[in-house]
Amino acid sequence: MTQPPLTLYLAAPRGFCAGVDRAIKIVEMALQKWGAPVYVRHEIVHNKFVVDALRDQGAVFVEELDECPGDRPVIFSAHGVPKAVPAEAARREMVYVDATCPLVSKVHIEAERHHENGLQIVMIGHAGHPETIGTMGQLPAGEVLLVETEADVATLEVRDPDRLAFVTQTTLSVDDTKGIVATLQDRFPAIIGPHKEDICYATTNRQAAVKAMAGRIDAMLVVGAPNSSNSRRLVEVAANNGCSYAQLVQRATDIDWRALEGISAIGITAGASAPEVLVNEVIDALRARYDVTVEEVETAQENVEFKVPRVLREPA
Ligand code: 2E4
Ligand code: SF4
Repeated sequence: MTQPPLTLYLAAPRGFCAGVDRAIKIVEMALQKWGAPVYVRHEIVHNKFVVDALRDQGAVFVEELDECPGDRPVIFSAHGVPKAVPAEAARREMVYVDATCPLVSKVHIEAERHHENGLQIVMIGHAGHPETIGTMGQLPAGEVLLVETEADVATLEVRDPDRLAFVTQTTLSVDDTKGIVATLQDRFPAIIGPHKEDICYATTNRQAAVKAMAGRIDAMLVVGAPNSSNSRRLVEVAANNGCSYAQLVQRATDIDWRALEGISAIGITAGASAPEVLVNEVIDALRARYDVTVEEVETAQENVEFKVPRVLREPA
């Protein structure tokens, strides 16, 4: 039986970013240095496949520091942690390693600098997301106000409209954030902030690649986890830019084949926390049903690398 033809547009860049790469390496190095178990506070990155692989090597994943024994090392996830977390680890004289992405740490530092200058901060982010909790937790309660939407800006109650700054989560939708920043600037003309926002290079590039292909595909599959903010944004970007069906899949078994009936062009990408093996698994599943021609849609080249500490040290 001949298989129906399918053009598969493969987004580039896709998948692991420099911050994810570094965070995973930190856990692997910690396991090498200290042996199992090494504790990790929160999923090191939001991907079950990554977490399961590290668990198999002896990592123990917990949500809070008080679930960790005092005599084993603990690693903080790539999303960052409130200041109180390393402070408590130090108080308990624990060995800890911070795997927060340097681009998230940069936002923490930005927020602190604004605070030192006497400004109240507005954070654009998603409530309850660990990165938002971590960034807001750099400063005392009430010093960082959260907005999620343009509508939130209208009801915001600030201390002094002339002494405000804004920061953002690194994984937001570039387009939605533009609107929220414009609304903030409209209501608070004196607000200061980064040149555009704090969305990182990897988020920006992955969204741009999806935008470039969205108009020519019948369906988009984004490899990533349901709790992965950046992956979920890729699904939205596809849907908002002319792709009539976009689905988040953790792996090939999640594909809804019924929904794909009759398609002739599909787009594939992967969130910053999704390993390439899972992308290949999805492509192989498509190859089993279609006569697939792969075309890469490359909108940027990435060469960002973050140094992994050569030796993991116990904090003094
Ligand atoms: C830290 C910051 O933030 P998100 O939910 O997208 O995290 P995920 O683990 O899926 O991706 C890696 C990451 C980590 C992104 N930004
Ligand atoms: Fe860092 Fe961006 Fe990757 Fe998040 S998506 S870990 S901010 S490089």
